[in-house]
Amino acid sequence: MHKKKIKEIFIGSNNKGKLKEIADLLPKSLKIYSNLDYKIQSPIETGNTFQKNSLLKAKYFSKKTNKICLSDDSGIEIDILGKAPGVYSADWSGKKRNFNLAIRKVYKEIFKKDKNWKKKKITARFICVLTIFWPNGKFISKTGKIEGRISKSSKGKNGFGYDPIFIPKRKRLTFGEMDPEIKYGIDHRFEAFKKN
Ligand code: ITT
Repeated sequence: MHKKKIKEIFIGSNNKGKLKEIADLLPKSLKIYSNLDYKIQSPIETGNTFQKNSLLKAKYFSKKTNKICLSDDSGIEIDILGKAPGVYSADWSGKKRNFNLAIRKVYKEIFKKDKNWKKKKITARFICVLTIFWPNGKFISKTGKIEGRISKSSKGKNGFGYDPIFIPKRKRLTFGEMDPEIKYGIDHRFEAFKKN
């Protein structure tokens, strides 16, 4: 991650789960700034792709702080739902960002598509686009993905968002049940991070 050239970075996110994970990925020598100190409101995410929203956020936070900014746009795609909620993953949790609500909605929508869904493999993936934006206008965006399936019920208290219902390929536990350090080493965010 351009480790040598970047000495300090602003993580442009108001999602505490993401912040924790991104801060953990970054080299310890890097001075990290975030909205925990700055309290900058998030921009409205007008894009219809992860790429557009990731760039929009990184650019916005860089303009506000005049620092090199790292932003993450991510979400879960569920194949039986035509890849929903996708870029609207945060929206499904409502204004108060209640992920019990979002998870209930996922199960309700899957049930509407197929009443026997619990007997089947409901394939899904997490996607993440990380963008680094420099105050001079230069930017780099990279995408990471992790394939998996939706669990038959919500399990585990670790992580955030949709973690309790996502089981990565070749694993048996949901991200919510896994040790966070294991999740951080295999997920969509790590895949995008490795490419940056
Ligand atoms: P910022 O824009 O401030 O970063 P946000 O929560 O609005 O925060 P997004 O628009 O990228 O972020 O929404 C992505 C949603 O997808 C997020 O709210 C999570 O619930 C979910 N998500 C993304 N990565 C996840 C992960 O690793 N585990 C669980 N859920 C995840």
